[in-house]
Amino acid sequence: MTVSFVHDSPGTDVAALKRSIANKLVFAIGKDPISAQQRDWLNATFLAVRDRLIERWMRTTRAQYSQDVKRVYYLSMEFLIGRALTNALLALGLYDEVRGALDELGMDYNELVELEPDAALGNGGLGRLAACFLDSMATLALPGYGYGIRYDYGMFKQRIIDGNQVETPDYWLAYGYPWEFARPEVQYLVRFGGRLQEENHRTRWIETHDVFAQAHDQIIPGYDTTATNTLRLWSARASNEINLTKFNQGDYFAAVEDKNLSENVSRVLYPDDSTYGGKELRLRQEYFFTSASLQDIIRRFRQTDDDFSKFPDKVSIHLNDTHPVLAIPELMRILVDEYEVPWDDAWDITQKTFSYTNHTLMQEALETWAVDLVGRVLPRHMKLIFEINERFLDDTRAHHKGDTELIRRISLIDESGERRVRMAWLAVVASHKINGVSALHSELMVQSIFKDFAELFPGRFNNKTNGITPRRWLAQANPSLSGVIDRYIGKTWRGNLDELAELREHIDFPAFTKAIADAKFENKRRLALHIARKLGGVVDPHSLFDVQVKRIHEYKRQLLNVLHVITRYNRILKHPEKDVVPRVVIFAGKAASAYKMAKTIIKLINDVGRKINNDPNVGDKLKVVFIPNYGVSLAELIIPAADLSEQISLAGTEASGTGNMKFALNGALTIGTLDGANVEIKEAVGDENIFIFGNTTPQVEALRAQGYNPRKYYDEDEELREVLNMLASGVFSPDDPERYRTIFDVLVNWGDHYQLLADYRSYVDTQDKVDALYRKQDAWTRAAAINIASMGPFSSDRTIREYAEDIWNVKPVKL
Ligand code: B1H
Repeated sequence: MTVSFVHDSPGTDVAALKRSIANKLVFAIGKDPISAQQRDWLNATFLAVRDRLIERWMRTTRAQYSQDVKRVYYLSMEFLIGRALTNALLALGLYDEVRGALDELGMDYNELVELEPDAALGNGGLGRLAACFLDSMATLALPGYGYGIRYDYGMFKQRIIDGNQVETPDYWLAYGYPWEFARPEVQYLVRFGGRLQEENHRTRWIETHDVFAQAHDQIIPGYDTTATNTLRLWSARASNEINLTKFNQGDYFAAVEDKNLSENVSRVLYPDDSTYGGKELRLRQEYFFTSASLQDIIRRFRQTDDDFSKFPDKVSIHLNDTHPVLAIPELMRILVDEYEVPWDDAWDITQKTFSYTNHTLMQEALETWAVDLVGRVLPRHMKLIFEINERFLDDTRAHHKGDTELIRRISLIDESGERRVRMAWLAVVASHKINGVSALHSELMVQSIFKDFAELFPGRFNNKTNGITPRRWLAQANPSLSGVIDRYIGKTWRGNLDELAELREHIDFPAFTKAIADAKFENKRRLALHIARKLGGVVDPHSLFDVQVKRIHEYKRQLLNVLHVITRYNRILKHPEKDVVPRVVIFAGKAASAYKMAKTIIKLINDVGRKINNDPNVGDKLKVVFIPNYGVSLAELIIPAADLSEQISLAGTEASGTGNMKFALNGALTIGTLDGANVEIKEAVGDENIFIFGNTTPQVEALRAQGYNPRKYYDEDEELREVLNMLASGVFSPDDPERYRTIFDVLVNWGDHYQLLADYRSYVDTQDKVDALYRKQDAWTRAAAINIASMGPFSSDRTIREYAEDIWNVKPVKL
């Protein structure tokens, strides 16, 4: 039965928007304009804008159904979305109109947007990649769904007190989040614990402790298209509101406490980036959202099909790292236990459905779960994993008779100590496609961690170099530069970033390069103002802005940057007469709360900053700034203001990096190692327009193989020795001279895994080349312009097109 009804299609001119916003304020928020706060106006604006997306959203969903398209489901523990309002307005083409409407209502748009909380449901690159991918899938009209967890608390907020990182909770939902739709009617039971019961060849999983997963939907607008997708996030709801037995025994508190415990599963994001914690609650989170997502996917499939052999023609499930890998045994469980699909058919369906992205080769980041723990929390899944393993190993043995070493290495169960499940192995065995995230990383991946598997399944491995969305990272973050680009090549680069190459024609025209330089200066002023307001420090926007913003991690080598800063400081003190290029060295980034060394590095940056910034012999020649609470919104402010982008990880350790792409797109020059996507950026911009230094991956490996000996560099390089001695003797920590003794020991005496001293000389000399080019402002700006013009390939639209064609086999929906 179809019911026909009419609804009001909301208007899109200033008058209509103004009226809508006012109506929302009064009727949805319930506030009298007389007493409404800015936040009320912001929420009213949100609701008015959301209204303008809903018809498109419904049309897109209907088109997907009527065209019976294949859908792709992107499963990720993290979606680092950031703010939604400006993004939505640019997508809708209503930016000026809404600004105008708010203006007429006496509200300042710039002030309002600052009140929107970042949806910070992710740590760093991996989570932000997922967000860029959502943007690109919608923009390309691909039927793509995101599935994840609606954490009550996102990435912690970082404050710097006395130079130390202090974490505070990020309760981002405090004022409501009008961008989402709660779907209390969409909920699935997710089971934990219990035991197994065998019953005429069927396994029953009984006596479980259950929790409901409730859906919350966010609209993901495509840019310049009516295509609009969905991000569905799961929130935990207790299965029995309160424990009635305890309640009846009169223990009201215990009764409610149970409810709180089971709802803990979606409480908080684990703040570990590129490291693995192994906490039981994390395992529960992983199963919680994959189970709910799979139930939802299967329900949607069964609306149109009942033959599971067609499942892989309709459904592609992508695993963003190993965090959602439990989706594999979960699909097997549903097919085998609930629908009685024979094992071999179920396995065939599973393999054709799943694909997996690896994001790191670092040993400490690879997930393994103790067999005991998995067996206790998910007994049925543990049994299924054993069976998958047995069949896989039997198969392999048949072709590699007698190679017990191979079997030991590829087993899904690591038996070397306490038995553990190797999640990455499970992902590889169960997926038809496995990709790395840059050319170098994908190459190293099949030579190192997945070597055996690459020989067993050569066709499965491939590369998909990461990308970033030009909508947020250029159009939204950098209106001044976007305006310049628009004047020269028009506006369509937002949907087709390759068009930036047309800028090359203008590179020899001074009017063009001057406009680029002016835009940069404006952004530097904007950042300098933020620094003055928030930190009280004065920085001169005529200085070179040298920026390293990213998670604090030893492999990213913020310490190497600090060694250079101290080197500069010493040179300034020794040669006060010398004319130097003034620099502001800017750091930002969070340290995982349990990562001691990373926290010490933050303290060191702040200590070094305090000493240098207060030294009258230095003045404006050098400033060091640590900007607290790095996140998506701060990145939008900082990156457009950078002259120099620090991408200095040890070669072979940064899988891709995506900050590197954001900086180059915003006209910063890169100083970097041949690591991750830096390699491809260098190829795109040309050797003359990037500063490459340091050992290559083979050189790093050779040094390690021969036994890395940092003492040698300390003994032979006087400038370096002086810097290290200053750290060790407490020059930057007079209140606690021993504070940086460990750093000295790690770098000099304990065989530093990240080989900082080996790259020091080359880094410092390359920084001199940076200064030399910066003195020639025209040459510098020209190189910056070439960087901008070369960034077409780093659009996440390109990345997503490749995933859609090579891995997912999904096509755009016709609208
Ligand atoms: C990346 C992670 C990561 N790689 C474990 N691995 C996590 C691992 O919560 N955890 O347990 C969270 C995150 N993140 C990053 O992915 C890489 O380091 C970057 O080089 C890469 O650009 C990014 C996106 O591919």
